[in-house]
Amino acid sequence: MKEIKHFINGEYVGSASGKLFDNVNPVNGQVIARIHEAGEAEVDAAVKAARAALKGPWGRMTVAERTEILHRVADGITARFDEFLEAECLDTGKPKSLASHIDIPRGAANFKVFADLVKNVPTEAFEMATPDGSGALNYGVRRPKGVIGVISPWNLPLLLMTWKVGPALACGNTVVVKPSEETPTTTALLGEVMNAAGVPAGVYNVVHGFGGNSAGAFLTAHPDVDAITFTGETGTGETIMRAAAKGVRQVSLELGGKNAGIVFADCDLDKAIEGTLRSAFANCGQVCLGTERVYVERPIFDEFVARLKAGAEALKIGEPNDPSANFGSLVSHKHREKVLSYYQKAKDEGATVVTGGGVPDMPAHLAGGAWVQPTIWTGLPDDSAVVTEEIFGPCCHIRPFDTEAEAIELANSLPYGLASAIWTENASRAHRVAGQIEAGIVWVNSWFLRDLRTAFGGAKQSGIGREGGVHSLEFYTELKNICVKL
Ligand code: NAD
Ligand code: 6OD
Repeated sequence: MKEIKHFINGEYVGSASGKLFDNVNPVNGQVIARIHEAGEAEVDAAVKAARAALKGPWGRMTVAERTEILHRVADGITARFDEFLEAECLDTGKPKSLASHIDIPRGAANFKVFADLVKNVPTEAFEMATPDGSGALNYGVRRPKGVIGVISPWNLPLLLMTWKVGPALACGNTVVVKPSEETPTTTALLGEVMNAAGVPAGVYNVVHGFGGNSAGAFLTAHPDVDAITFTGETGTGETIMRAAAKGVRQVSLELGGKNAGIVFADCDLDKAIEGTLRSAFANCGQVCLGTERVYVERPIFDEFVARLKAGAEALKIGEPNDPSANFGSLVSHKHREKVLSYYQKAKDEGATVVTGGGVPDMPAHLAGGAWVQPTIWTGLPDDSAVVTEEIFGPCCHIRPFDTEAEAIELANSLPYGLASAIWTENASRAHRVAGQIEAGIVWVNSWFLRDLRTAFGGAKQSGIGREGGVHSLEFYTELKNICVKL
């Protein structure tokens, strides 16, 4: 059986404890590999390697040299596209038709875009007067923050891990990555690409394991990690923030959401239906930016519900290799239990099940998979668990509204504030409503349209800080002011 090892100081190494756990293919429940679980010793070795690498050739390279190497990393991912695709889909159960368009290309782009960005960002300079008349010149220089702990989730494993590692390395840091225990493979494979691209040993390190009382907690508690960047649940974010308080380390937290879609009667309904189908059901609903609450203006409510139902029922459920499939399995049986518990709660809370609500019939060879049906509800009260809690599954609740003010109030009614999608052809309304939505990201007549130069992050309990573009540079560098008396 294949083993997935840690990647420390440029080499794949197993755990001294000999502790391993299963890597399961969610489409059929079969064990596909055994993963080494890091103890404190492996985490410490990885952090030491990362610290040492800061003082090695990596720390002495010019930005142009680093950029060239990171372009080679991106090209290395592209050259091994099919291997990354296969590995990502085996770990997650997502269709290849999706991962080949989103996950793997973004894995490469995250290195190229941030390497180029760092090369082109100027720093500030200020001349000042001094009492003796000679004057002084202040100028800023950006230095890497040091060793960055990267903790990533399972829903877009390569995309979300490289979204942190790309800018961190572009800024000259070194990293220790702890991928999700559910989806370690592409993070492990990236070590081979790093070596082939000429990334010096110790710059990119990977430790595998779980969160609490395992690799995740050991990494966030390690005193020699300078900053932590995390994507995952809000509760885990709180735990990580507490760990980072020791030693006053900076955190960047991209957390949960319960995002609202607002569909006005003056929208282009074809576009709103197509966009909401994607935002509710893409990646089996396992996208932090996904829409689980849809508010539709009353005159078009019935038509919208009927058409979204037809769209959901037309989704083709299947395994990753099925070229016609556009809807895969959930990531794990554990997550399926959570999602199905909400499907049950919706019934208990009195929802009208418009479509779905259960488990699809699958052929015998896929019967052991973590499948659920795309699901739509109406009729739930605003304070029900299904409407207020993040499910992270392929489901949404649709509720009518009568006024713009009511829609805004409903969208803003929860403690989350990650993303929102507004559907209207009225440009004034689009700007007016977008400005009032309490979220880090608002899309108008689109969803998950990404330009990596833009700020990305959540308001309220959906996160702290912004990454993307110069905001990533803010987090991954220390800005030092040098004041020279002339
Ligand atoms: P999770 O919080 O359970 O786990 C994320 C990572 O944290 C995993 O690697 C896990 O092992 C690790 N971890 C867990 N407990 C830890 C601890 N005590 N100390 C250190 N590390 C720990 O999240 P998940 O279930 O993997 O991912 C789904 C969640 O992620 C959803 O809530 C989703 O909204 C959120 N998410 C947010 C964004 C965003 O950009 N805001 C993006 C993707 C996913
Ligand atoms: O596109 C990105 O950069 C990003 N961080 C997406 C997050 C998706 C959440 O599931």
